[in-house]
Order: sequence, then structure tokens, then C-alpha cells
Amino acid sequence: MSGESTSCQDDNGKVIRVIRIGTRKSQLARIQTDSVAAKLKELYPDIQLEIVGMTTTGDRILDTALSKIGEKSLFTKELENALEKNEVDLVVHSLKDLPTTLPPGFTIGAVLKRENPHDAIVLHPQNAGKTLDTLPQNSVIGTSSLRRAAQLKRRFPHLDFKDIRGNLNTRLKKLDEKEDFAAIVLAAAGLKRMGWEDRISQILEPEDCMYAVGQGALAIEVRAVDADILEMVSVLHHRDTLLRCIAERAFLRSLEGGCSVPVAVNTEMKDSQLYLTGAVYSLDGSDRLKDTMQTSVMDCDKPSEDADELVQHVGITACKVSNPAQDSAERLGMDLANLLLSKGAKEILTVARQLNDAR
Ligand code: DPM
Repeated sequence: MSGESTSCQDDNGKVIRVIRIGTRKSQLARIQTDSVAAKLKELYPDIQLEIVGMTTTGDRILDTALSKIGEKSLFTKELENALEKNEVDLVVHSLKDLPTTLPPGFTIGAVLKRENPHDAIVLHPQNAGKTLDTLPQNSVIGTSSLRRAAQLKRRFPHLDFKDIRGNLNTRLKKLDEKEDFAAIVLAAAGLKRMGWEDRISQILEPEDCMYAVGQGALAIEVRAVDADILEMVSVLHHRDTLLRCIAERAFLRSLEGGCSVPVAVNTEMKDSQLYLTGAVYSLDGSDRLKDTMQTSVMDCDKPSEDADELVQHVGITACKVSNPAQDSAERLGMDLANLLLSKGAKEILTVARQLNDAR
């Protein structure tokens, strides 16, 4: 593959820029990438888009629990290498799979409007009509998310939890074709994108299970120096989603949490007030620190159009959105993390990490 950015000519001799989009090869990743490509094509009918599918290390070791892999970059490293070598110009990710600190040279150039960020229950067909509350004692729930297991153990002590790995297709198969699991927990957003909304029997309310940082939002990763591409994708930023996710990511970053720790959030935007609830859990959910803070996120300046002023907030570049509003969102996440740290969050997370490593 050539490392040069390419162009070609149409029938009238007009030069068309070819934009290459990198993606993982899973069905969900392809659907997500296709939806972003469709949006770009609509906004810029003159560009030509090419989608480049890649297998990542994370895809090759799908049997290992995500919490055991620990390092999130297993799913993103190959894609970032391709970005760095100019083999692709942008990469589409689920925001929740992107670390809160990106490797130098990369930035998130767009955070798209969030789907339903909550988790959902998918029941084994033989349990149709049941809820987590009414499932029999010791029913086995499949999830490899420490965050989901910790919260649900706390709230539904009559249930048991077991790891389930693989992509969404594999998991649904493991649920339906065996008797191992009474139900599994998945992000509502992923199920919806796959066209499996009809399998959702229950959407989990924040009281039952708060979502992961960035869950339900798509992100576009680009080269931080590529002003043209940054400008092109920046129109896809969704302001409310962006500010909520900046607060969530700042919270996680300040806690020094990755995807291998039980950290959960809930955010809301109401009348220019951004509300962030965040919590950390012990693995069995018996310990929990949870609090809510809020801040005003008014657009009190004229957004800077100057692409040279590339300010990032937790890895995200959004020149067209009010900088003070982004600062406030980031500060909110840091403040809430510091509040929980002052109450002992670090100790809870350290023990959770040690126990998980020893599993
Ligand atoms: C991360 C987690 C999971 C994914 C951990 C968590 C779930 C792992 C599991 C960081 N990434 O949520 O606590 O259940 O074993 C992932 C999914 C989506 C993006 C699938 C899902 C789709 C939804 C979205 C895997 N990453 O969570 O059901 O765009 O947010």
C-alpha cells in the first residue's frame, strides 16, 4: 500500500481527493465506519472514500477477557500505525475503546452524536418475560466487564456472573445456542447498530448500572498535524456529546483508570448545566464511592476558527466548539475525580486491579 495521500480525476478531469478510512473488520466496526463514511459523503459529495479493513491484535485474542488484556491500545495500535504511515487518513472507533491519553501525534477530530449510552439485557429465549429482578436465584449473567459485574452484583445479589468474550455475533450465539447463560449484558448502542434492538429486554437505569466513559459515541481519530482532515471531520462534532464525553474522559484520566477498572459514569446536559455522576467500585460491588457535580457550560466566547490554535481536551480537538465550555467540562471531570480520590478511590481501584490480575 502506498503511503502517499492520493487523488484521482473524474470523467471531466476534475481532481478528486481520495480519503482512506481505517476500520477493524468486525461487523459492528464496519457498520460504524460505513455510517461515518455516509455522513462524510453527504457533506462532501466531491470526495472519494475508500474503506480499509484491518485485523488488530485485540481481534486475534478474542478469547481473553478484555479486563485481562488491560491495555486498550491492542485494538487501536495497528490502526494508528496505518494512520502514522499515511496509509489511512482517519479511523473510526467506539469512543469508549479509546484511551484517555492518545499516543503523541494523534487526536480525536470528531465525537459524533451519542446513541443511547445505557447497557441492555439480552435474555436467553427460555427466560422471555423475565427481568434481572425476577430471574431465579443463581442465574448466570454473562459479561466480561468489571464495571457491569460490580454494579449488578451490588444491585442483584441473587445473580451469578461469568465471563463471556468474543464479538457481538459470537456472544449472542453463545447465549442462544447453549444453556450457559440466563442473560448477557451489552451496550444498547452496539445492539441497535447491529439491528438487534428487538433482542433488548431491559435497558438498565443508572440506579442499576451506570455506563462506561464514552459509551455509545463514535469517535474519529486523525493525525494531529493533518489540518485538512481535522477541518473536514470537525463538522461532525456533536456539542452536547462532546462536552459530556470530555467530562467523562477527564474523570477517568484523573482516576488513572483504564478499561480494566470498575469505573462508571452518567452525564446529563440541561439548561447549559453539565451534570456528571461518577463512581468507582470494588470487584464484588460491596465498596462504592459515588458522587455528582455540575458546572455551567455556556458558549461565552466566539469559537476559535484558527486551526493553528490546536487545543486538545483529553485527546479531543474541537476548534469550532467554545473553548471555555470544553475547559469547564474537563475541569468538572477532574474535580469529581479529585473528590472521590480524597474519599479513598485510589485504594478501591488498586485492590480491584490486584484482584483482577490474580484471577
Ligand atoms: C470496553 C468495555 C467493553 C467494550 C468495558 C465496559 C465491554 C466488554 C464486555 C472498554 N469496550 O464497558 O465496561 O462486555 O466484555 C465495546 C462495545 C461497544 C464498544 C460492546 C459492548 C459498542 C457500544 C459503544 C466493548 N466497545 O459494550 O457491549 O459504541 O459504546
